[in-house]
Amino acid sequence: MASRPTIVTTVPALRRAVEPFWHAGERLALVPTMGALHRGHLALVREAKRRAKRVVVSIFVNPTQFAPNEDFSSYPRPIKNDIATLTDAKVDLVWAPSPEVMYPDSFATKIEPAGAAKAGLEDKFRPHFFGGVATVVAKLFTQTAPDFALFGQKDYQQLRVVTQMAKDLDLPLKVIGIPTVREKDGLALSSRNVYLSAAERNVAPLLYRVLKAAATRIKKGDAIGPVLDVARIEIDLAGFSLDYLEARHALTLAPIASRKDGPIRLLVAAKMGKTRLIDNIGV
Ligand code: PAJ
Repeated sequence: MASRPTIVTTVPALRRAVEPFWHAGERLALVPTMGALHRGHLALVREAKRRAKRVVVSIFVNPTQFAPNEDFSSYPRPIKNDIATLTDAKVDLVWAPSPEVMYPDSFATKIEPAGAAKAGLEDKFRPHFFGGVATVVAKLFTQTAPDFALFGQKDYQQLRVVTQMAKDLDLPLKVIGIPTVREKDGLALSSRNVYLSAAERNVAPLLYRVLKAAATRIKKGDAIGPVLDVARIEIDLAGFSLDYLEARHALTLAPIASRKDGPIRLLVAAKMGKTRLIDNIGV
């Protein structure tokens, strides 16, 4: 049986745990998560282990990236299962601070992302989100001082915003994006999929099927606008309430009107009942 990773819950304990890695010159990779771990998170851990001798996984359901009406209090927190999963995955360290450790009463500083990567898409529907994510991720980066930090392409805009932040702040680490892990029927794995009823779960894979079909048509030369119009109707008819379906430049996330303007990423967010799903695909 693999031995349990060291679990630390305070900043000084985290320092004591990572300092030997730094001093030994061992590469360290960080996988930030909010727990409720699934195969998507584990793909990040696997790549982290491939790149670095030491791996730290953070588990922190970050209150500042949830709006008051969102699912912060009901977000799944199966900590025992998560520790067992990370034991099997042979990670070195689990960083699991409480909200009070991360945000003591005196806490007053915030990172405010801006620019094309942050504009629109998720930011239009969750305006608090990227400020919360950037601030907590910046803290996780300085707390653990990793050589690599791994993020999923599942949250594509988050990956681009964090990459931009690391560049802008000259943070001495490499942000790496990992392809989305999916169920057999195409649904992107997400900790929030547990909210779907059986009937909703049956319909949910349509989102990725529509994305794939749209990407194929754009690749073949069809105009982006009409392709996305048809896709939006298909998503509506399936019973989703669509927040957005857009084509963006795959790296800058600037709006894009034609294939010749650069590599394209299609990004979608839609609600199925009370569950909000997001997904994306490269063209
Ligand atoms: P969480 O939703 O737990 O996701 C943690 C990481 O796992 C993110 O980088 C996310 O993109 C990645 N991930 C989730 N589902 C995936 C899938 N199906 N395939 C591949 N990767 C997947 O994203 C967050 O937490 C938070 O915003 C966080 C970055 C931890 C900051 O609080």
